[in-house]
Amino acid sequence: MSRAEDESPGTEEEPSVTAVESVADDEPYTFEDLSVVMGTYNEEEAIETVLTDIEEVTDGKAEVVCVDGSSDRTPEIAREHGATVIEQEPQGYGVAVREAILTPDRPIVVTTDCDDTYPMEQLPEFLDLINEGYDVVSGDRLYHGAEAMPAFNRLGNHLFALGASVLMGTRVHDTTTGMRAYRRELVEEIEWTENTGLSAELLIRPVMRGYDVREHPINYAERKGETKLDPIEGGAAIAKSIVKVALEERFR
Ligand SMILES: Nc1nc2c(ncn2[C@@H]2O[C@H](COP(=O)(O)OP(=O)(O)OP(=O)(O)O)[C@@H](O)[C@H]2O)c(=O)[nH]1
Ligand SMILES: [Mg+2]
Repeated sequence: MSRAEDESPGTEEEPSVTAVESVADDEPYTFEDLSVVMGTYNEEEAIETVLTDIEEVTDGKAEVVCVDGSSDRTPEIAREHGATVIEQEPQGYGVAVREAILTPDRPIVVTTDCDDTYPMEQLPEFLDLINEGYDVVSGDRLYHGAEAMPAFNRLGNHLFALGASVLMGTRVHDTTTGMRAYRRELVEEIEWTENTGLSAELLIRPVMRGYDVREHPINYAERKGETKLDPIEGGAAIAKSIVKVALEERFR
């Protein structure tokens, strides 16, 4: 399902083009085709940096959508930076992020956390990989070691990835990352059911339905502000989601 399959033979009058440029009939996607979306819940310590980074890296061209449940200044700061803010009672990560990914009209949707852990400077790499034909590009935090991640979380994330790999029959390395790029059609085609486990679900269902999914190493920084996830309770919910979603997909 890569874009290369859409290619029609070029006409003879066309000047010679490089292999990359001839990948598809369509122009490659640019930052004007991209929405960066996130759940935001009392992230006033981090949001300014996150939104400034997105602005700088995309030259102000990417759209930003925040689904916000905050009681602090987070939504005001988001609006000051031109983001679309959707207000929602706080009901957990997945409820917010599902709303966030389903909001944009643009063809490419990138998720991030609003805690300054994810490298917005790598957005161009995500866009390039989508332009190469991938349907999902998933930021792999563990590839470079994720030293900034608490050790318990790091161990848990390795175990989630191992477990999901066994259940799917496909090796993946980071199932719970918050930074991914998706083609919007895929996001709209699949029905999403998980809350805390939504991040794992957003990887597992596309992999098991045969979409072109690619993991891409990313840097991971220490969190600004307080975590919204209890590691034990959240971890148990994620483990349950991984098993449930993988079994649902296997017997679909
Ligand atoms: N709107 C909304 N956003 C939420 C909710 N829960 C979490 N978020 C946001 O979702 C993102 C992920 O939450 P985090 O606290 O970073 O969870 P995490 O990445 O598993 O934990 P850390 O390792 O501490 O970063 C952050 O941007 C949160 O602000 C919620 O109930 N509502
Ligand atoms: Mg986070």
